[in-house]
Amino acid sequence: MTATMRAAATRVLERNWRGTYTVPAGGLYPHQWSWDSAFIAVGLRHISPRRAQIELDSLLSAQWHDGRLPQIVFNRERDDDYSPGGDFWRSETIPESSAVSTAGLVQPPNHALAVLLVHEADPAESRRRRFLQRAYPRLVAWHHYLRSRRTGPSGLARIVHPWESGMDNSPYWDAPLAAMTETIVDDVPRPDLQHADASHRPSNAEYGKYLYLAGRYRDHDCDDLDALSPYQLEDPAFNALWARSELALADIAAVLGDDASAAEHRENAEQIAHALESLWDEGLGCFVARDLLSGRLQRFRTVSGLVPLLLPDLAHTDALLQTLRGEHFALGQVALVPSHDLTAPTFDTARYWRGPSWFNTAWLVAEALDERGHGSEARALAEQMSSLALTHDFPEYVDPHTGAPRGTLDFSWTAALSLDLSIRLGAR
Ligand code: 2M8
Repeated sequence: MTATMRAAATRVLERNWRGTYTVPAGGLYPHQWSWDSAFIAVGLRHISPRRAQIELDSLLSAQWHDGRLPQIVFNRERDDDYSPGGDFWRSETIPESSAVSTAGLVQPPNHALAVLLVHEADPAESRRRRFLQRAYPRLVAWHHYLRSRRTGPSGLARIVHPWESGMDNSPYWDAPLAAMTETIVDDVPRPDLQHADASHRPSNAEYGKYLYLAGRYRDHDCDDLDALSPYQLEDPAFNALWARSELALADIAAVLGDDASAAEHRENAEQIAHALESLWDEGLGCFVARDLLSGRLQRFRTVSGLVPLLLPDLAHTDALLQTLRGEHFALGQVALVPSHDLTAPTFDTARYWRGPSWFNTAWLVAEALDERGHGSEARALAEQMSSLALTHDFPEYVDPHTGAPRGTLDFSWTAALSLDLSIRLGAR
């Protein structure tokens, strides 16, 4: 049934294509998102390697002078349809920003991994268009930004807003947000609620804090020097993707004939992987987030804490696999991989990153399982992704117990990543 998947996924990706990039979903998310673009390119490479390159080129060309890749690149014609938009960020007034209108925050660094996969889809076309020559220095600058501006003594990069994790209302952020006295109560626009059920989205209370934090960061010119910022955390998936992307950079440097840089990237990956050890929670059998202000680990099992499985030579592989297969995430017995522990009182079947299963994290876990020699479990996940995506019109996320669609439909990374696995792992 790969042909059916190819046709249906192509239809979604055509509909959401805007000439040089793909929106995550036409209504709810009308701009270009950073980690979405990388995931989307991984699927686009099977439809058109050239278009996948253009997708990544367009994101990389929005890079700031300090090296950051912005969370969102705005289409200013859609300013009224998403909050906070280009008017809110006014990035053109921030000295370090790029020429185009963007948000000042970042998202998880999955880009080098995507660039490598896109290159591998058609190395000849990539060479002809000098894709790696263009992308590599920008990716190096991006990782340098993380190391020089975001990394503290622990050796891990910190996030300064829940949106930077990509898993915006994960229970990890509950205590840090609750400890904040600052918020915005008036004028919290929610255009998102025109496209998704309120019970599937973050609450107004969360949005008040999100906007306060984003506004405060903007008012400091996004300079990362605001030592008093009330939200500073280390997230396992963000850092695991950073390490994994360093490994991808090593492969890219090797393709470009720069063996010395390749060795440096491998060393960087090892250092980040080693630093991740400080987020390991033996009792939970999972990695967790750390609040840098209170110094406390946020002791929840979430899918973010499983993403380090993507790193080779990980010390806790067996324990993590046990957590994935046991009652907390119930691999193979529920739809995909729930975003939060099925047995936790904070688990919610519908609300955004507090329980529902997402296709991007299923792809990451399937990738890790396959690489670790658990091919049949990886293929079963790929099968589930295809069947849920095709049955429910490519939902943003699904209820882990019933597979029912949640959030918005015709979601780009759902299409891209289901297509990728269905081709590579031979699912339907
Ligand atoms: C969601 O996040 C945005 C803010 O970035 C939002 O809720 O408005 C998250 O699922 C995030 O991971 C994703 O990149 C974004 C666009 O799909 O939507």
